[in-house]
Amino acid sequence: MNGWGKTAGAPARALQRLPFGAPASEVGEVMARHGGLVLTGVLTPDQVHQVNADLDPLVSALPPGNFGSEVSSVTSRSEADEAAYSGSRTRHLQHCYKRSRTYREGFLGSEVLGGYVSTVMPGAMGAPSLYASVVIEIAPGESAQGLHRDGEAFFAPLGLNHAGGPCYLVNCLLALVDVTEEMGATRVIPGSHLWEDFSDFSSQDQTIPATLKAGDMLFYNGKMLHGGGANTTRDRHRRVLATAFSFPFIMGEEAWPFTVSPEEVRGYPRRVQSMLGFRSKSHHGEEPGFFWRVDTCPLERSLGLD
Ligand SMILES: O=C(O)CCC(=O)C(=O)O
Ligand SMILES: [Fe+2]
Repeated sequence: MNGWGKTAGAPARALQRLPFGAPASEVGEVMARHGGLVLTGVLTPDQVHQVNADLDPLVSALPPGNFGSEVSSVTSRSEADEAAYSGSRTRHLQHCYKRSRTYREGFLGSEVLGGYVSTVMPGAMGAPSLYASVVIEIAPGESAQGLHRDGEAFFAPLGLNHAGGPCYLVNCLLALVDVTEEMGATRVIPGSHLWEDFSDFSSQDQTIPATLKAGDMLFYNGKMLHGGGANTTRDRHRRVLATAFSFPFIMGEEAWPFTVSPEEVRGYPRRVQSMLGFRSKSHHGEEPGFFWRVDTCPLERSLGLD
């Protein structure tokens, strides 16, 4: 039986679209119902152009697949899983928060985005952490990624391998080119964040493509089933910039504090300093917080960031 047989009604056959800037309550309602939506016009064409200009040389210098390492060098089960998950013709450029000032200030630092994230992840100790900031560029000939739920490694130990409990991870797939189905638009199953049984990974024929214009983003709850699509074009690369946020107690995919110095971080927006782990946190969101201190001194003060 397909997953949606376990929920009330069939899933939506198209993703809902709202303009970036729509009230957070409206975005939150759509997210609660469908698990994801498209926000249009998140970046202007000029901003998209600038972010691409910042990233182009870095992305084109990368080898495809498995974060740059050869599948033959895989040494552990987890690396083997990762190789399958990452694809053989997909380039990943991590740590994008520091690669592009336009992305950092215009996107990560955006109050509107921050409002959406805290609406769908209420109580994330006031300020969610950055979990991933990575370009995912799918080259022609890549096959579809397996359907999965982001952060599923954390479900079982936290007792969250089901629809109940909080949304602890959200993802924003920001299109840096127009993304069509043929280029590998992300495949999604709206409503699957509400299924009772998360061991059900359904099948590709139950998915719909999240097509995007450059500057739009797919915003989704990590519990919604999804996966990168196959790129069946001959020559068009599908580039999105994935930005995921999580509860701070979840270990992110990228080791932020070791990829940037406090000196560099000093010039970043406070919101970005916080999501990278350079500021103390409290469960209410105000600073200084009780958590993330050095000899009882809030981290930001001990680093001289204020
Ligand atoms: O590339 C995509 O469209 C989705 C990628 C994804 O879901 C992931 O890497 O977790
Ligand atoms: Fe994913």
